[in-house]
Amino acid sequence: MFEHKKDRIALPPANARKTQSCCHFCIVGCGYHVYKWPAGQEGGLAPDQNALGLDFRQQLPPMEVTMTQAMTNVIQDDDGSYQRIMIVPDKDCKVNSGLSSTRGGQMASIMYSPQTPVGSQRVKYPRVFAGDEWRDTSWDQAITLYSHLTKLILDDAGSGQLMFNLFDHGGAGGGFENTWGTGKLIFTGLGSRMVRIHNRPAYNSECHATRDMGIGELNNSYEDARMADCIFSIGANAYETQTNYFLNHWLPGLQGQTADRKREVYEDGETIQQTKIILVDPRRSLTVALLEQAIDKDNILFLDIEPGTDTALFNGLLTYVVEQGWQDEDFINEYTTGFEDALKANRMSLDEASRITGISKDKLVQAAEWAYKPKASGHPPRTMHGYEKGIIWGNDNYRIQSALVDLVLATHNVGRRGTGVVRMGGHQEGYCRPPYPGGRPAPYVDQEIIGGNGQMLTVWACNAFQTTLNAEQYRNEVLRRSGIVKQALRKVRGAGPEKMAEVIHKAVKEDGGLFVTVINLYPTKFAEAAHLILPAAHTGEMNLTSMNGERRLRLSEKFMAPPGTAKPDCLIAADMANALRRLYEAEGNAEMAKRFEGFDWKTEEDAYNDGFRRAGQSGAPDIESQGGSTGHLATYERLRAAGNNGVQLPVKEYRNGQLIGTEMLYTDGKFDTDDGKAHFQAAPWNGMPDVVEEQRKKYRFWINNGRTNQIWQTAYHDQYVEFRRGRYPMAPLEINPEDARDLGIESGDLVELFNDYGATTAMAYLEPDIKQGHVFMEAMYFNSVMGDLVTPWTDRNIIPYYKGTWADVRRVGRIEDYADNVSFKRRRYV
Ligand SMILES: Nc1nc2c(c(=O)[nH]1)N[C@H]1C(S)=C(S)[C@@H](COP(=O)(O)OP(=O)(O)OC[C@H]3O[C@@H](n4cnc5c(=O)[nH]c(N)nc54)[C@H](O)[C@@H]3O)O[C@H]1N2
Ligand SMILES: Nc1nc2c(c(=O)[nH]1)N[C@H]1C(S)=C(S)[C@@H](COP(=O)(O)OP(=O)(O)OC[C@H]3O[C@@H](n4cnc5c(=O)[nH]c(N)nc54)[C@H](O)[C@@H]3O)O[C@H]1N2
Ligand code: SF4
Ligand SMILES: [Mo]
Repeated sequence: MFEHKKDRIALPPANARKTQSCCHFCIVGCGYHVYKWPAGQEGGLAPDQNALGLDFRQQLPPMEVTMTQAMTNVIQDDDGSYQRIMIVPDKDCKVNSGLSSTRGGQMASIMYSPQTPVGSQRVKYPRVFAGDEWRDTSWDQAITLYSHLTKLILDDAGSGQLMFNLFDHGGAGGGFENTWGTGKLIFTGLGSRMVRIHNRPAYNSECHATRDMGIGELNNSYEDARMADCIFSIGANAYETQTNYFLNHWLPGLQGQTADRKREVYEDGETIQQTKIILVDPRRSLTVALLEQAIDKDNILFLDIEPGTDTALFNGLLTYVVEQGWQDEDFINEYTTGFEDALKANRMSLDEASRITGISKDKLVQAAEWAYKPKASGHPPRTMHGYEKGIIWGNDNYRIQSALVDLVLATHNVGRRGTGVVRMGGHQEGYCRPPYPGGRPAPYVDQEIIGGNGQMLTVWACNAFQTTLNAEQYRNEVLRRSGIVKQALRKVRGAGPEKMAEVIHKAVKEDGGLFVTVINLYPTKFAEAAHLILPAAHTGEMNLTSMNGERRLRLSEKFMAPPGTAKPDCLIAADMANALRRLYEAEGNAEMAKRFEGFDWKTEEDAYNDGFRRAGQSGAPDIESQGGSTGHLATYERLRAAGNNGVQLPVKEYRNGQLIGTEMLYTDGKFDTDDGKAHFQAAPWNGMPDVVEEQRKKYRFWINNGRTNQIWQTAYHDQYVEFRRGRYPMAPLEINPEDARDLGIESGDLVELFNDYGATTAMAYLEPDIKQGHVFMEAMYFNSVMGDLVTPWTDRNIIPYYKGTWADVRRVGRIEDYADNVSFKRRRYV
């Protein structure tokens, strides 16, 4: 209809509608502005003729604005009219200061448009599997089927048969509205504890250890990286995965541009020095490679650790620091418990730490001096510790984090500006749910399903077929069991949803079947197992609140209609709850009906007010929320006024028309424990888990895996975007050239990876920075699932070791069309 302009970018006219949004991809939550106007119009070049207020008649200064084709699109509104949208980064947002990334910069392109390839893939109406084909259906029919079957199972077998794969985050496929809506349905209403989180096979925390020790994992501000003497980055590849946090807040200090700010914050007489950085990663990541170009070589220390040995590193450092007397005795005595015991348990000489981690003793000493040796002025250095999936999905999550936080506590690197021990983060956060009805450890839900347990599985805004551990076995079992229901459905004709529910109930109860519902934007790989698909709306198609890695709460405003009859997840949950309430009311079961009360929401704002604002207050201690006791102050209206800078949680007060937030936690020395003190925890080095060790002994390559700048997660949008899929037709696998030569592998070859748990394929990229015996594979890709190789081993809290498995690699062959059309230029600076 309206051509997307290819030769130039259509400017928003001066009267274009302007709203705020934060990027819904990663934790950083960069601020963007959305412009929207009728597709037939175009703004002019003069500053008063376009909504950006810029003078395009002459060359703009460098970096004045970032604007690309990918930041624009033509969409169709509910009334059928065509509208242009432009989504550009916000210069006044403190998070990104006008920077975009290759992911956030394409937001406009992935919004629903009937005329783009990605748009045409969206699920527009509920779909029900009729035995041999998918049929679009009404919400009424779909929810009737879902609620009838749920009730049959709940009444007959109990909530333990209702399984869920459930997001727990902010951003798209999340948000305070949606975590609340789903949590209220599943925990309060259904009372199920058989829930796994989107990225792990049980209902648990990525940070049990640090929380047990009294320290929440997002305890500083992005600005603290600018004020640090030293940044200690552990198992995180910030340039590719938290891009604008890295570019906008790490680089300035590392390049010596933040002395003024340090002077404001530091104590009188305290030495001001350029920020240094220590990076711990078995692989020379792109972050390391970039930093070696961008900053003074004397300020970067790269510790290329043996995989899975981080606990030994922290214990070696702790022991050495105390030998040198660099610990903060006053802080330890007044604000912590358990120091002596932990020190004894964790004790490890630098020689031994060096032997285990493969890092030379010189480098260990250097790291200790940078991070913990008192400065010339006698003040302890301010060291910020940022960690992410290299240790969260590492060799014993609980043990590694305990060892890290012990080191941090001993040196008082929390609660002071310029310090912190923080997750770098994945998605934005947006957690607000009634308490989980199960204990700890929570059930290992994947194994329950593999073992034949569970009659119904609802997969909400996630896709474990591509992202779980032991994925091949999991997929096979889910597909097999869902096939039993499909067989039964083939025999049903002329039946309404009530009758269908009865047939399904028999198949799941008596024949070992599993009924699968997928709630998503797209028909994902998991939908191959589904019987019901419910179409969701995402950021931009609904109002959504979430907070970023420095607890900055923002409202992303709705600016367009979702496709077809798609709905916000919280309202889908409400539909389910209301249907169940009516069913119980109809049979006079007031007690059960009551459990599904309180879902009379018309909009997502109602869900937000019911959850984050009302239930999140301290008056309701049974609620887990990041809102705290003052969450009610943060109304949609006030958040709209707060713009892309929002407010950092917890909110302190609302004063003079502004929400006042909190920049740093624990500045008062009070920690989140019963006695208010931070608790050291014993964390002796414990070697490799046996299950993993077995694969290591049998197979040649360590299959390191993780993320790549251009690809977001399972590539749920990216697989339909030519620019992305064209670049990576299959998951890239970096392999050392010597190893490749030995196996007859060249760049562009397809290779098979296999071990005792499964097999998958990838495309080889020869890369000298990958050590021999290691490879690095894009995890979670849509056509090559690394998780097939991951062992089912977990730590005591059911946290996986995704980063730790071994496999063999074999050349399969070559698809010339793939190989000819992609670039094999090295991605690292040399
Ligand atoms: N081997 C290995 N495995 C890993 C990891 C690893 O490092 N290595 N990392 C783990 C980590 S950290 C993560 S986060 C997981 C990711 O695992 P998943 O959460 O399973 O993957 P995503 O692609 O983020 O899934 C999001 C899904 O939600 C859909 N979606 C998007 N927006 C919405 C919405 O608003 N509503 C609804 N209903 N659906 C929506 C998308 O289409 C997509 O299918 O993978 C984990 N698995
Ligand atoms: N471009 C992009 N950005 C993203 C995402 C995305 O899909 N694409 N996803 C988002 C999400 S949900 C998440 S959770 C984050 C993840 O963000 P990160 O954790 O930064 O990303 P990963 O690539 O999973 O892993 C980081 C590093 O861990 C290293 N590593 C592996 N084993 C070990 C080990 O034993 N010890 C140490 N110290 N390091 C090890 C790997 O070499 C890798 O460089 O990224 C977020 N940002
Ligand atoms: S850094 Fe993260 S939040 Fe910012 S634009 Fe990129 S993907 Fe979006
Ligand atoms: Mo994640």
